[in-house]
Amino acid sequence: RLYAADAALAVADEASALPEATGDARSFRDLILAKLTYAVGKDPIVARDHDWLRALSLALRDRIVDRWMATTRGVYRMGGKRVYYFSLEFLIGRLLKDGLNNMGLLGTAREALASVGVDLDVIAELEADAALGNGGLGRLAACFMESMATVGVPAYGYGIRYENGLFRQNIIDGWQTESPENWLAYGNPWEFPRREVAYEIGFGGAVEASEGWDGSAVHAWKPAETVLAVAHDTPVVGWRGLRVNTLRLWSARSPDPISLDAFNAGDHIGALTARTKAESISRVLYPADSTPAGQELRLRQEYFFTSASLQDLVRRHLKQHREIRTLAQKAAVQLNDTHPAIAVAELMRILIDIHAMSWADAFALTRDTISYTNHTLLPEALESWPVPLLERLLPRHMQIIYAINARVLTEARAAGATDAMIAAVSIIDEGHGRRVRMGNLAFVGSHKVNGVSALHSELMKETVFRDLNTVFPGRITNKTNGITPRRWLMTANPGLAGLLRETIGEGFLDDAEKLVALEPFARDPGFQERFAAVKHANKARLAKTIQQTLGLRVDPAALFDVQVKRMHEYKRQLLNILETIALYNAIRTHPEKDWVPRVKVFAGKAAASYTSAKYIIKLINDVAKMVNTDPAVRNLLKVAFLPNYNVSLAEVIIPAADLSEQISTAGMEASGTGNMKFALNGALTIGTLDGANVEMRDHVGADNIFIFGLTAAEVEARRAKGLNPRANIEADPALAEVLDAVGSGVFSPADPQRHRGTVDNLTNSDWFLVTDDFTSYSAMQRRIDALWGTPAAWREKAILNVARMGWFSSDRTIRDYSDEIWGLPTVKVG
Ligand code: B1H
Repeated sequence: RLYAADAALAVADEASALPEATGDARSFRDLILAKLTYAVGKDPIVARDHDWLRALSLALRDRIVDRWMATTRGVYRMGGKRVYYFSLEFLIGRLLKDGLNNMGLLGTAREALASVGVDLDVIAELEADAALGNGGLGRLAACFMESMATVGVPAYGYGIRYENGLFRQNIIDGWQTESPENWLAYGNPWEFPRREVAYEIGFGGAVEASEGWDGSAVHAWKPAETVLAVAHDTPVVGWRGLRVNTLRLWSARSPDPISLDAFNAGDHIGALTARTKAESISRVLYPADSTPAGQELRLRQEYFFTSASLQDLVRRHLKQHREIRTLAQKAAVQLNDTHPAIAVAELMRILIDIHAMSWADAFALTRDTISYTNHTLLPEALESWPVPLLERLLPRHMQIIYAINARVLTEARAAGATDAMIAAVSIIDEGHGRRVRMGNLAFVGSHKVNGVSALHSELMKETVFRDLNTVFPGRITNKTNGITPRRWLMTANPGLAGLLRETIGEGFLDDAEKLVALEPFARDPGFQERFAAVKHANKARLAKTIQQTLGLRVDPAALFDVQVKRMHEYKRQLLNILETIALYNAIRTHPEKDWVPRVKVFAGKAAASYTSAKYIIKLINDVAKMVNTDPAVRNLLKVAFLPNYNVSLAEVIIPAADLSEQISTAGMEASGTGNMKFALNGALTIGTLDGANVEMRDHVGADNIFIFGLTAAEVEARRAKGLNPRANIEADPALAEVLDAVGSGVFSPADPQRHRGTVDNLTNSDWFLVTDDFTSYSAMQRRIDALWGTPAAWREKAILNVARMGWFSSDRTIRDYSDEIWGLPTVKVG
């Protein structure tokens, strides 16, 4: 079984649709066997699937490392600028298939493993899903890392090596419960611990001021506590394996692993307290999405990784260039939201207190080095820290923030700012018990501040940063998000990628915008058939997953209508499930009608403390229970809530979708990136004019996307005038019927009051305008049913979506950042 005839290796691998650059299955098999023997320590005869996974991963890693060293050496020799992407989240998911694909080794690995009787797809499923992020913000960072390696931007990603990533979601009797996710349980073959790369991170203590040689004040921070940040490096390989960048994640270590005094005195637990406290910093990812945690540990995490990263890049800069003054020419620091915004004060501290730079020079250099991306306008999501907390934890930084603020306010006054403008521009929020606004700190310390979609960037100028935009005109710029087509098309949907290659050639693999070559095939009946067959196969695969996880049978011929994303009121999963109930009622009332069979797929995690979101999960599951077993709906409607949504599950769900739900209250979703993944995989979008949906409509054409509901301006106007959900409910009898049913316990007979709160909230306040948009949403769903009845028309639109989504490649986004923020060249791929 093990040493199959070499002839077997010569058999072309038909399963792989992708080009092979360096494929040599025989030598790769030998490498895998060597890893299995000498690194895993297993005889092939007894090796288990996990052993093979590790051996394969290490074999691939060897190949990647060769390119990594070459890239790193090349970058050093060029002496050019590097990008440092600071992010508290990197939602990277699994790395094996993506790495194989980018290295051109997917078919080779499949063949090599097959020759020893191992199925690549089986072992690939065993890889842990690295969920070091919550949702879109963290996944964006992961897509950016891959795109930077692809387009030749020398980059380091800096973040935290959380021991426990985002919690695992269990659905028990329809309720979400959380348990810890342990992605490191089987070790992590991709990372290289760098025990020698460690920095001291201080907390607390006091600032000592003395007089410098020229009479100026010199400040020295004497922290009361120190934690060590230890580097762990993961290579990030770009498309075609041409360049490899580094993801450097910091792990917290105590400088004193044990207090021997306490231990010897018999206090065995107390002997470890300091260590436990220090190491808790990199213990667990905060699971709040779009709402900051606000606890001290979170601030410690933020400062911990920001300080370590700045120390690291300053050390690298000085080692190579000797001169701190050239920092901004050689380093671009991108802050992924405000989570690392303390970088502004920390870099100032390093420049002034350690490198003795003048205030003015230091501030100019800081501003030239740093730029900041805003990801949300939700007022409750804007980070701010109580002044007393910052003063206690980071006393020197608090001084520096005050000093920055004083100068900014002087500048603003000189520019003619009114008192109200001064209050808005100030880094200190005096209105809520004195807090430090991290968005304002990031803004004033950056040369560019960007939003993540055209609409969002415009709203930034009108809302949170209106006055800062007046004082610093031109600083705000837009960089519409993107997604990497390697993971989200090639590896997640090899069937479609293969069909595209056969149809339009390989150009799109290097440049996603070449997908436009598909346009002439949109109406071609032969192509439509093949396109539909790929979609059907993907749906059959998802149907199998649904059957296995939920025991629910769904028909792959039905319309797969999918909403997967974090559970949040503004994303309006509630709108979707209420409309599902309306459809259910309608099917029961009019069984004679020609209904389109639909499968409603939901998945997503709610923050553990987000009660109303958890009730929405329960409602979806309550509805599923009733609908899925009601003989009256004759399989015309199924509802599936898939537990534990993560990157790996997304890779199964997205290629199988017919309809993509992007239905947030307009003005509230900064961009969305799931929307792009679905459309690229040939799903049609039902959505509001929110975030990047607006630009998707512009690209795919208004005829090829289903836009409904209020615009951002209309939402604002209604809120200003006062919402009137009761009038909305009265005006739509179907909605009234749905709310009656939910509120009176039709879907929760054992606990009729269960969803009363949800219904009362909608009836009395409805901040997210669910009742305002219900009628137009519902009407649009019926238009979608009608289109589904004409497969040729549906397919044409789906194909045009694929053809026109190339612009949403994160390669394009990264080129935009490089041109307009970082001042770096990029290379053409291929
Ligand atoms: C986004 C967050 C976020 N915006 C706070 N803001 C967090 C805020 O743990 N926290 O405290 C975590 C995450 N995430 C998302 O970013 C936007 O909602 C999406 O619309 C956008 O597509 C994504 C990437 O830009």
